Formats: sequence, structure tokens, C-alpha cells
Amino acid sequence: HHSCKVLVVGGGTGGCSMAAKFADKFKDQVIIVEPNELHYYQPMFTLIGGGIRSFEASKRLMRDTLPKNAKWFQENVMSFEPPQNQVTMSSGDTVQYEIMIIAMGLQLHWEKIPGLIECLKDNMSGVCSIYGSDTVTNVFPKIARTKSGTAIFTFPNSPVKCPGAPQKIAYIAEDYFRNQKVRDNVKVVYNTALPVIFGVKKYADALWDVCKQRNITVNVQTNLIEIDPAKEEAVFQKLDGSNETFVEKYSLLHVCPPMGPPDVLKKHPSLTNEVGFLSVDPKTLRHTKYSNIYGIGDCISAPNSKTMAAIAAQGKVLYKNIMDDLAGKPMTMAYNGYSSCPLVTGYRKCILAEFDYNLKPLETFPVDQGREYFFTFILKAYVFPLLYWTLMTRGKWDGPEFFRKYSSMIKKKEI
Ligand code: FAD
Ligand code: UQ1
Repeated sequence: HHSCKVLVVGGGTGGCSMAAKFADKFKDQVIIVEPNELHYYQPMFTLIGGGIRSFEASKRLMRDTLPKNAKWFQENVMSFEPPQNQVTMSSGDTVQYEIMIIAMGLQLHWEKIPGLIECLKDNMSGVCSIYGSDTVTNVFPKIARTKSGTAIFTFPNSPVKCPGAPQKIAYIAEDYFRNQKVRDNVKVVYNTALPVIFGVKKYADALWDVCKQRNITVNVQTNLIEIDPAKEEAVFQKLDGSNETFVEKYSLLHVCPPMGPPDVLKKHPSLTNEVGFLSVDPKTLRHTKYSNIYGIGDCISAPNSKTMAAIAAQGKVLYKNIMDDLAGKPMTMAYNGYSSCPLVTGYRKCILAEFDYNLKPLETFPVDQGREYFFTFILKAYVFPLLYWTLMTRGKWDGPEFFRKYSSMIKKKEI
């Protein structure tokens, strides 16, 4: 039975970066509970799917990624006992904490689409997904094999991590078909359960233009509900109130699976909101009921877009707020909902969306980021991964706020 000053549940992006920050401050007083042997840089999965980066570049040993001056238990948290400031791990051991940070991410629900799991396992089927560490390497071979028919890309009826990724892979595949001179024989379709192509109007307008120019069919309020592997047919349901279903034949089907908060969290209604996300104040990121519990990343109730870029901004706020609180001072920092999504639109271009809780653009660079650029593609493919492994996992990357302030000064001087 163990105890610590700061307990971090989950050693992914949010957990690792927060553990690193606190382990620097409180040496050997931080415990991380994380079951996985490997740590993935998930934003690279999109590029692996496009044959742009290697799977190897996306993964490291968890042991080499988590901070050395913290204690790691390679286990699952099985239950929370907040009144006792305690969690129980898979071994049956308990950990007591002064402060707990929950960073458990999202759970993928492959099982919610009948037919999906068996199709993904079948190398000969046209069904693939960049969302799983065990499915991502199959994506590029399946795209490369597609020479005719319909390539369908889906977005589910649930919150997802990196809501741009399901369409990025569509743009990359479309570009690939073009380069391979098979584009005329392949119909490219993006079917999304959402009523919009993207939540922020400025970037949505830009993406509609991309789709129109490149003859990509976009169907909104169109939700994948089943796959028939034998017939190579996907079943969709319209979410426009009619609930009508229809089938579409595919030669390639890229699926973004439904997602939701981890089951372990859902078991504890006192910790979550009505749909099972960790209930935190959207500004301070402190739990709404328990004052020594905090949350970061994909598992929290804050209504930001769930990305790594958001976590960088959240981490800065969370660290400062917890330090203030420990010092008996009021919390002074508020998270503004910053999130960012590098919308890769082809092999050499990208629209770098950045925005806040109000879905208003909040751009870093002194250019119009609603347009496609090569430099933003280079950032996404080569600079952000480097930033991640060298700075963010060590608790030393708080997002581009500093650059943003600097470039808005440049912009103002221009006027
Ligand atoms: P995760 O990093 O998923 O970590 C959660 C951790 O909690 C896991 O390691 C898990 O093992 C652990 N855990 C779960 N249950 C338990 C338990 N019971 N006990 C202990 N530990 C547990 N973001 C961007 O900013 N830009 C992008 O371009 C981008 N592209 C993406 C593309 C794809 C295909 C994907 C999948 C994601 C992308 N993201 C992107 C999103 C980004 O990767 C995630 O938002 C981020 O990694 C979430 O971090 P997290 O710490 O909340 O969760
Ligand atoms: C970011 O900070 C980040 O974390 C390393 C990402 O993760 C993959 C991102 O995709 C983006 C866009 C950012 C934001 C950074 C800049 C310079 C705009």
C-alpha cells in the first residue's frame, strides 16, 4: 500500500506531461499508474496511414518516456475512493494521494459497429482505421491497393479525439489516388455523423472548398451503423430526424470508431457528468466536487476539441492552479479552450486550425491559417513529433501561446 503527494492516473499525453512537471518539483513524490508497455505519439497515426511516416517513429517504451524521478506502477486503476483520497489498482494494492490528476483518455468502442472487428482483422478486406495502434499499419497498404470503386471515410456519432483526423486521411488518400492516376476510377466519399464538416466556420468554409475542388462527396448527419463483410457493404443511418438507413458498397472503408469515457470512470457517477466524462470546471480544470482531484485531456468534461494541442495549453493552467492551491492562494489561471488541429489536406499541404471555447480562430502565425501551406505540413509531420518527444513528454511544452502573442504584435504593426 502506497502513498504520494501527486498521483497521476494514465501515462499518455496528459498524464506523462503532468507527471514530468510535478516530478521536477516534488522529486520521488509522484506516482503514475499506467498499464501500457508502449507510449504512442498518436498524431502520427494519420501520417502512417498515408505512408508518410513509419510506425516505429510513433512509439517508444513507456519506461523511457515517463519521468525517471517518479514511480510508475504498470497497472490499471480499478476503482476510485475519493472520500478516502485513494485508488485501488489491478494488483489489489491501494495508492493514497494528496492531489490526484486523472488523465485516462478515451476508450475506443470498435464493438459498437457490427462487422467492424472481424473486417479490421482481415488483411484482404478493404476496411481499415488509423485510430488503433494495432490497426494503423494496415491502412496504407489498403489505400495503395484501391484502384476502383468507392472509398468511404467515416466519422462516428460520439465525441472523438482529433475530430479532424477522419477527414485528413480522406484527403491524403484522395491525393494518393490522384498521384497513382486512378482517381478517375475511385469515388471518394466522407460520411460524417456531425451536421457540419468542422466546428469552426472559418476552417469549415475552407474544407468545403477543398472537397468541392477535388470532387470529394461529403454527406453530413450520416452515421455508420454496420458493415457486411461478405457483400462489402456499409450500412448508414441518417441523423436528420428521418432515421432512414441505406447501404453503400465500398472498395475501401476507413472507419473512425465510436469513443467514450473509460468504463472505470463511468462506474463512479460522483466523479463524472451525466455522460461519464470526468466532471471538471472548464476554466480551472479542478473537479467540480472533490477539491484535490483534477483532470486533463480527452477524459474531461470541458467542451474543448479533444487534442494534444489542447492538452499543452491545459497543462500550463493545471500546473499553476495546483501550485497556487497548495500554497493556499486562490487559483488565478483559466483555460480558454484552446485547441488546434493540423488538417493535412494532401502530401504537401495542411490547414492549421487553432481556436478556443467560443470556436473563434486563435492563430499563432502571422498568415491566414485558413489556407493550405507547405510549412504547416512540415510542422505537423516533423516539428510537432520532435516537440512532443523532446519537450512535451518532459513537461516543457505549454503550447504556442508565446508565439501567438508575438505574431499578433507583428500583425498590428502591419496595419
Ligand atoms: P491518452 O494519450 O490516450 O492516454 C490515456 C492513458 O490512460 C493511456 O495510456 C491508457 O493506457 C491510460 N489508462 C486508461 N485506463 C486506465 C486505467 N484504468 N488506469 C490507468 N491508466 C489508464 N492531437 C493533436 O493535437 N494534433 C493532431 O494532429 C492529432 N492527431 C491525432 C490523430 C489520431 C489518429 C489520433 C488517435 C489522435 C490524434 N490527436 C491529435 C489526439 C491526441 O493524440 C490525443 O488528444 C491525446 O493523446 C490525448 O491524451 P490523453 O492523455 O488524454 O489520453
Ligand atoms: C501543439 O502544440 C501540439 O502539441 C505538440 C500538437 O500536437 C500534435 C499539434 O498538433 C499542434 C497544432 C500544436 C500547436 C502548436 C503550434 C505551433 C501551432
